[in-house]
Amino acid sequence: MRTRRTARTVVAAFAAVLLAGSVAACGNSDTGGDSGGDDKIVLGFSQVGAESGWRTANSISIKEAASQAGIELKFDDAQQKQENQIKAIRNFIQQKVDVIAFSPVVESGWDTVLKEAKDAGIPVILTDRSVDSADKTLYKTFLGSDFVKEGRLAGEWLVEQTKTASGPVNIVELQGTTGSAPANDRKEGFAKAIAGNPNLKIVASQSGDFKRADGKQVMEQFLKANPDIDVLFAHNDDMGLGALEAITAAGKVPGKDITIITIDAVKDGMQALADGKFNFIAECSPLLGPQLMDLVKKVKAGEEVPARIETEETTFTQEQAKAALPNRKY
Ligand code: GYE
Repeated sequence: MRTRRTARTVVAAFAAVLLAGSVAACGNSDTGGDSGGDDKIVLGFSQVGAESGWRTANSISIKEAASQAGIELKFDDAQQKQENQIKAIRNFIQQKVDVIAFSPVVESGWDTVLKEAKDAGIPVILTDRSVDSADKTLYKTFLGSDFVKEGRLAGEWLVEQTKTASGPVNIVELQGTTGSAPANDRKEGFAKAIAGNPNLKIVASQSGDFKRADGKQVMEQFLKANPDIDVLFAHNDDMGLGALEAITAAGKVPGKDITIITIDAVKDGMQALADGKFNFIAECSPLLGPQLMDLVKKVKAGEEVPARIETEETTFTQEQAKAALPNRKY
């Protein structure tokens, strides 16, 4: 009896200490600080998913840059689902983070949740992909690539390569995630670039969701339905890499029988280009972390930031890939 009562007292005392601790922790997070009690900025970041090499490099860049900038990062992976991103953003609002940043999986359908963030007084930064909201006051800035330009550069290279072609050049296109800004814009840029040459024809175009496995599967269907494919334009390296397997399995030589153009220039893509399996890549840089953290600090401080910040990018031929590969970090 006596022993049990003593034990109960100890448990009660321990619980009281825990409670006091958690109240103190609550007080800290209410003021937006971390458990150390300083003024660390809290950033809620909703990532698209982990669908590609580009995305992996982008997530690493954001995590590293946040830790270097002394920013507390709440990172959420939405597994390529818009509903998960909306949920994550609502959680960030509830947690009263200082800034919300996200890479919208698709372009449409964000107005309601962005309005909720605005009403809560939490600034939002779009990174990598944009939204089609008419109300531009729903977010502070958009940091990322010009996807139309990437598609155009890919198309212009092909136009140049095929300018002496006497007959039709049959192109198949592997599109990115349906409804996403990079899929919409790269398709548009490429189509405009090749429009001037009537020999260049897109004979099939379908989504491979920016994923290797889907790229392979859709390419298999393309090859079955179209015996004379001359060119593959894939909206990212990963789908192109998946397609390589389908092309080889069909007894064709990638980079020779079928010219392959992709976008991103991640290490695996650059390796395929250097090996002669790809023919051209328009670069899309995933290293957005450091610039994003600068913007987070600025918007938290109430400073004005440009409405649009464009990533600097280049293009690669096979020779250029060979030269750049040893220093490619991702
Ligand atoms: O090109 C692709 C990724 O939004 C720019 O998303 C990004 C694209 C990138 O899955 O590989």
